[in-house]
Amino acid sequence: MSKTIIVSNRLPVNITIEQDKVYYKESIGGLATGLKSFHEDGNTLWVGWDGLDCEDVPENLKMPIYNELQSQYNCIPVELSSDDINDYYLGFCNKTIWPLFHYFQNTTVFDPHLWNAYKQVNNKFFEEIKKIIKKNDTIWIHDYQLFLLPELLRNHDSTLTIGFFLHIPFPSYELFRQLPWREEILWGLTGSDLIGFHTFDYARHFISSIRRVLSLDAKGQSFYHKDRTVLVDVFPMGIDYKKFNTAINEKDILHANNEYAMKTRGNQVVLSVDRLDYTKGIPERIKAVDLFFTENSDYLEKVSFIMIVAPSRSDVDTYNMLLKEIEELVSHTNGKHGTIGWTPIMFFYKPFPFEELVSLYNLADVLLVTPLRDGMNLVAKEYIASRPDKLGTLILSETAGAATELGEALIVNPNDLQMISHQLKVALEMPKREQIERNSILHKRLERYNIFFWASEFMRKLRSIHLRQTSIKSILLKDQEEINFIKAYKSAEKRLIFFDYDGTLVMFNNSPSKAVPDLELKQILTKLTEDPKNIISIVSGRQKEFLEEHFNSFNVNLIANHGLSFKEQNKEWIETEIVHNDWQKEIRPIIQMFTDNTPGSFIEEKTFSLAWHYRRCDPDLSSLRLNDLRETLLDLTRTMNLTIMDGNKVLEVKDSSVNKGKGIQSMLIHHTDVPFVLAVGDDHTDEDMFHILSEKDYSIKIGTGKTEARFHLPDPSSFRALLNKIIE
Ligand code: GDG
Repeated sequence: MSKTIIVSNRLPVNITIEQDKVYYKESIGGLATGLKSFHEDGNTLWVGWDGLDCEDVPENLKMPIYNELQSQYNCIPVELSSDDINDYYLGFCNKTIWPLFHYFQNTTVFDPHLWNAYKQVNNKFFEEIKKIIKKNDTIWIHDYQLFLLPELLRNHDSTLTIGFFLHIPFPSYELFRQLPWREEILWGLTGSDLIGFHTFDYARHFISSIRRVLSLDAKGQSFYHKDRTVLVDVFPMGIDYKKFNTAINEKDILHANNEYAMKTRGNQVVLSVDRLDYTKGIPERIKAVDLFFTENSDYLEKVSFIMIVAPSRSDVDTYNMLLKEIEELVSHTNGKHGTIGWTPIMFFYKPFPFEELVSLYNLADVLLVTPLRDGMNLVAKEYIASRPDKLGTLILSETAGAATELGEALIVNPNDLQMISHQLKVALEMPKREQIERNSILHKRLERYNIFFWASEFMRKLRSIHLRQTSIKSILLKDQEEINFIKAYKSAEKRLIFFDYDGTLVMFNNSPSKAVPDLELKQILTKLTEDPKNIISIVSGRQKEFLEEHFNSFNVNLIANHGLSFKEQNKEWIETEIVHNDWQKEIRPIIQMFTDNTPGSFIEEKTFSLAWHYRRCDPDLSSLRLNDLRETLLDLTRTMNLTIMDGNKVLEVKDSSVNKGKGIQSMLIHHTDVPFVLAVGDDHTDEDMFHILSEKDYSIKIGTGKTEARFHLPDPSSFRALLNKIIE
């Protein structure tokens, strides 16, 4: 039976060893808290680092720790050495990716040594997983520490179902392009079947980088790579709503509130809870609180601000500097506004047990969440969920992923201290009825889109995309398939062969007129056409003149204009259909308008079609325009006998009665006795050829994507390699 494996940098259990005694403690942090509920609920294995420096673990403890983790927690540890921890975790992960992906480019470190460590540790994870995976297993990889793992696993076993979820923002292309290793990182991710993000913006940024950095043709929310569709989608992570919502009963609330209320002198309470991190906007928040008390002296001694900061990454210098800055700001604010009996900010630098955290959520009149950037921010969701009374006001930063979902909160710009100070006042004065009104909507969403729903939605999508991959019938023409193909070719007495040109025999060129046959292709064609057993036709969307100019010297038939024009060697061109092109007068100005608005695009005019080429355009702009143009044309041509076709970076409007299938039909009818028939092509227009071939005939699609072809090959150069083998 196939199994599901979660992989993340850290396991949900943290281990410490003191005097040969091992302590197991639940990890804190968004990913761990969120997924733990899913892990405990299902039959999953979890692979990750246990937080120990393996060089410090006494040999006699290694096995017992491994066994305990496996049997009690369903966890498999990956061992990291102190070098790994320094260079990979504290280094590349926390000094390069974390700051850059949170838009802190000035503090981002670009160091090849750290990058090498990152690669090595991704390999370590791969080696560990390799020991436990079997064919058809499902792997769900989490977060930025493991960008390279999907491709490593995919290359190892193509039957795996691989999902990847990023918990932090994916930055805009302008930021991402600064990474010297941007290509490797994106290639690493392309091994996945499904890549998930918290928000649509992150997904959009990712797709933009896929287009610009890898030049892959991403359409909408997916792209093709090495025979597979990679789907990109949005899954805003939820929380274990029930756990938070039922954590405290009314008696407990009363008790906790009374206890805390005594300590906060019955004041209104503003709370904030974060891991120590410069992305969380903690110094800015303290300055905003300072401003609030300066601007609203009537609130002095009436509001207590409880600030919980859970220690995190204390081995990274910037985090220690941040802690110092926070302590200084707190003491400055308290010194400035405090009185003998009242401390404006009660600052705690330690983790709180779950029960106390929930009690504090229930005590707080306001939760102040103001990260400068945050992938999602679960604390905001936990606060709302923890309040069965539906009271409390959430102030939430617009740059937290959660803001896209929690629109009923008071949304603020985390850099606008004036705005935060103002909204604090609004929140403290918000009538209970309004609080309940706003929070009731949020409760509904959080209850429904909870952590289990989130995980099952991801899994459902992952399975369906994997099913779609496996249902693609076309087979990669390699190994035994290639041997059989060559055998069939060699043993045939006569062969009828149809080659598409662009994208099949030659690579695409930014300018179609420059994609001319090179020496290697000429040599291949010479050899193929010298063999009297071969009847070869070049079937192209190109004009007659182009084919004639480049192929007249070869013993080949030419089929131009997508099958409309036919020419046997040394004979005249004949038209296979009578077509009218009056429609072009109507359609051309529309396409022209899009061409004017899309720098780099141009129109190609043919007898029976108009093609809009966008290969040289900005990929994001052309993708936007393409959708608009397609919609406009579909609308306009509804009652006309026209077909709108997506080609390789080209959108073509053509007379429906013309297609490559019809173009090769007469050849097929005249040669029914030929035992070996082959058609090769790369785009939608070639599907018409594949469609009319019989089951025993050979058809090869060059490139990826849906096809009716029996076989496929990745690109023109692999097809040339095959041709070189058959003419040997
Ligand atoms: C990353 C992304 C994304 C905190 N202090 C205490 C404590 N916590 C728990 C909270 C919450 C979690 O830690 C923090 O989660 P966040 O989502 O706020 O932030 P990150 O740790 O940065 O998580 C983030 C998340 O991944 C999930 O995808 O939302 O954007 O940066 O669950 O409750 N828990 C306890 N005591 C504490 O003192 N018990």
